[in-house]
Amino acid sequence: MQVVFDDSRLIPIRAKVEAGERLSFEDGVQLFETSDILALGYMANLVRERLHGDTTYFNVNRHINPTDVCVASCRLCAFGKKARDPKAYTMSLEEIWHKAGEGYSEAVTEFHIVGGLHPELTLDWFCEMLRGLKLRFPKVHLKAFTMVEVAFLARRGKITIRETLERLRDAGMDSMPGGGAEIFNERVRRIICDHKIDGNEWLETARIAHQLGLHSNCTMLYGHLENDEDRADHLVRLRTLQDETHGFVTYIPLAFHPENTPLQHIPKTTGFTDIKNIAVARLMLDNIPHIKAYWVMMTPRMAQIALKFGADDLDGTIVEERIYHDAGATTAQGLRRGELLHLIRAAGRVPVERDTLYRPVERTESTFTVLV
Ligand code: V47
Repeated sequence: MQVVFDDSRLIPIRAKVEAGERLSFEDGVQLFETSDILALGYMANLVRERLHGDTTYFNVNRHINPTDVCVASCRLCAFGKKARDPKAYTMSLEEIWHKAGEGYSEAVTEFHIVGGLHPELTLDWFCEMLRGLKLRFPKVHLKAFTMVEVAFLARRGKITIRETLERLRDAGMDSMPGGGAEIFNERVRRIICDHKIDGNEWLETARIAHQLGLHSNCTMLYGHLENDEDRADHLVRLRTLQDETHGFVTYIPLAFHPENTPLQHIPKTTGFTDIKNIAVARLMLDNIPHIKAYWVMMTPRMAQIALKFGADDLDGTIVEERIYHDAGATTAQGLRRGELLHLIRAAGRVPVERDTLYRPVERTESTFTVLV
């Protein structure tokens, strides 16, 4: 294909991409540095279509955030609150089970469950929550708890991470979302989230989860204090773990939303940065099957454009979202299944409803079947 690259420094990288060779850390830095967005798009789309053709995934899911009470005070976050804050909330188990059923009319296939690091909720309480959800919604996949929440529950319960994961898995946790990875570079991590586990602990928790047969997603938070080297390093570290475990299913780049955080002086990310993070991820993460353009975070319009820049997934219907909306997101709380189909088709792609592990889903109005 005849594509003229404005940035001639990308020509050797193009040769590697066309030959299907792995890109280096230095290549990653160069890709983040360039503003030749069309060159990035050409290369990322080549890889995306090699892997998935026109297929574009979405799911019918519901987010549940049992509590926003959090002992950490991460500067990146507008969601977590102290227990004494009058605006803080913690749902009872009955409320969680009830909330899960709201919006069930579209027959969700996944509950995405994450929350703050609550000082009093125990591992037993969370296991009961999972068991209660499984009892009421046996067909729904429970994608629950970030590596950060698992490490916190382990430390509080004075048990190992392995045992914590085993108990959550045995109570019904089917897989894990990708949050909490933020940025692995320790200097930046200490500034934006010094109360969280460090990058090595995040990776080690993911390693153990994958060893136990649990799949997970992975993320990177960009658009705060990190530089291009930090971003490339983060992706290489995820790729290295994936070579070992093959447990990551999807990578989701997450744009920092500064509103209502102590870092609100930082400008919001731009369209170029958001698209670049999708494209560079597709090029660097050659062993992670899927790249998600999370529409809540990018807006549906930008997420749709991202489908030509390396992304093959838009995430889901969500129904109710708190983490990004507390930090100033102006997108809708949820999208209907039909709206996701429209976005994908209007981008010239072929929509496929998936379950959490990317198996196609066939549905009637009120129920669904996972096709294996
Ligand atoms: O871990 C918190 C990030 C994550 C802010 O696995 C913020 O399918 C931007 O991980 N600005 C939670 N980001 C969201 C997440 C996620 C979302 C969608 C799908 C999946 C998946 C995972 O949100 C947190 C943190 O990295 N975050 N505050 C903020 N102010």
